[in-house]
Amino acid sequence: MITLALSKGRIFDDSLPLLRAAGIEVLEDPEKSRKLIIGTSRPDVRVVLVRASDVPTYVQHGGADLGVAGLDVLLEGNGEQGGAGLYRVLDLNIARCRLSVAVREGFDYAATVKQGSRLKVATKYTHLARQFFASKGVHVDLIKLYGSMELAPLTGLADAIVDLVSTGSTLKANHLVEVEKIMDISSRLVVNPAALKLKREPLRALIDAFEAAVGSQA
Ligand code: PRT
Ligand code: MG
Repeated sequence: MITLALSKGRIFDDSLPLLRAAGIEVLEDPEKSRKLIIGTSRPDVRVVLVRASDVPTYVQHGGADLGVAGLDVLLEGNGEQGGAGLYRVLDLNIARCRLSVAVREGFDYAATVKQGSRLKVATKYTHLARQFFASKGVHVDLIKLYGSMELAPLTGLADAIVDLVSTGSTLKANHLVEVEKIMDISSRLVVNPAALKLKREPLRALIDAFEAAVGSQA
C-alpha cells in the first residue's frame, strides 16, 4: 500500500489533475465526506487528509510514504523538524503564491527601513521572516500569529506582516500594500526516505508519473 498525504483545499484541488494524469482517480470528495482516509482507483494507493502544516510530519515519521506540501511549510519547519528525514523530490508547480512583506496603505516602509528604526512584524512565518530581515540588516520585533495576519497592521499590533499572497485581493480588501517579495512559493512532492527504499519500484513509478504530469501541464 502506498499512502499519499494531502491537505484539503487548494493543495487537494490542485493535486487532482496531477493524480489523474498519473492514472489515479480519488474516490471521494473531501468537502462532502468526513473520511480522513480516501481510496483511489488504484487498490494499492490511498490518500490521507491532514492539516497543511502536518504533511511533513506524516511523511517524516512514515504515517504517509509521500505527500504534497507548500515550500512555505517545508522551509518554515519548526526547528528540529526543518525538513530532516524528508526527500523533497519534485516541484509540482501547484498552489503557487509568494511570501511577501505588506504594510498599511500610507505607511512609509522604505523610510522606516532606511532610518534603521525597529519594525514590528506580525507573521505565522517567524523563522523565514527573521532570516529575511537579518539578511537585509533590518531590525525587527517579530510577533507570532496563527492566522488573520492582515488585521495586525490595522489594529496597531504591528507595522508590517509577512504572509502569502496570490491574487492580492485579501491585502487590497484590508487596505494593505505589498512592499517586498521574499520568495516565490509552490508545492513540493516530499517522500519518506525509508519508504523509497522499501517500496522502491511502485514509489519510483508514481514519482515518475507525477513528473511527467507536471511537465505536460507546464
Ligand atoms: O488552513 P490550515 O491552517 O489547515 O492550513 P493552511 O492555511 O496553511 O492551508 P491552505 O490550504 O490554506 O494552504 C496550503 C498551502 O497553499 C500553503 O502552505 C501555501 O503553500 C499554498 N498557498 C497558495 C496559499 C495561498 N496560495 C494563499 N493565497 N496559502 C494561503 N493563502 C492565503 C494567504 O495566507 C492569505 O490569507 O490566502 C490569502 C491571500 O490570498 P489572495 O489571493 O487574496 O492574495
Ligand atoms: Mg488555510
